[in-house]
Amino acid sequence: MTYELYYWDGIPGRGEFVRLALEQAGVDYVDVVRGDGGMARMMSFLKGRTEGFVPFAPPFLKDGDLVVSHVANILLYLGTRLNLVPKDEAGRTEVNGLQLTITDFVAEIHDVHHPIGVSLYYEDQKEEALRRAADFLDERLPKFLGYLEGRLRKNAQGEIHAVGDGLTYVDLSLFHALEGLRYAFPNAMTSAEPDYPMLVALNAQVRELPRIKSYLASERRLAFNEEGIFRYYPELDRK
Ligand SMILES: N[C@@H](CCC(=O)N[C@@H](CS)C(=O)NCC(=O)O)C(=O)O
Repeated sequence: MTYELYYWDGIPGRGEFVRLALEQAGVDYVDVVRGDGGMARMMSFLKGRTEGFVPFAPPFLKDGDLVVSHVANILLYLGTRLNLVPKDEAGRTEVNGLQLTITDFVAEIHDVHHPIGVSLYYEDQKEEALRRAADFLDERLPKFLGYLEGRLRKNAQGEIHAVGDGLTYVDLSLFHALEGLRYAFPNAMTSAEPDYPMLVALNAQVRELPRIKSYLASERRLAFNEEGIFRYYPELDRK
């Protein structure tokens, strides 16, 4: 069965967390919105014109008749099917917990450029974004990265993994989060990265996975830009 991924075209965004898991597993999937008529199909789900569950927002995954929404929930669903979770329940629960922390982190990264309203343009909230960016870079970025680095350090047993001794989807998500942060805050990340050697090493390790490496070189991989979650506005970065 071919998985169907529904997500906005043109940005890696939250869809990328799911895409990386599907790519690493080497399973058949289609990025529906990037194909002919795909946007209309996605909208028919979001507008409730289809049978079954109606998702609030993309990304969502369709597996046969089942529609699964929210990144962390999609990955929880795919984890055992794609062999990207530990065998034990405690390990799977830990992976889900870390993924939900990444969900929170991603929401805060997004809110740096949209601190007042999701429906407003960045240009309408630039002053507040400057204040938010200062707090994010001073307080929240080190708090999230420090926590995640600590988890990797605690689990160090040869290869670097967030949970257990094998690759899980949370490792792939940590790769994407770091890539996005490097794009959005290049100056801040250049000075911060020496404090997070395990996250940096995991990122390099994931980049070299043969399937991820060939995905990153393919046209399926979309570039970061100023439409997505991870946006580069120089004024929000460290000087
Ligand atoms: N908690 C959801 C967030 C989904 C979400 O915010 N999706 C964005 C795109 S990245 C969207 O299209 N939101 C539409 C809206 O909030 O109205 C997840 O992790 O998947």
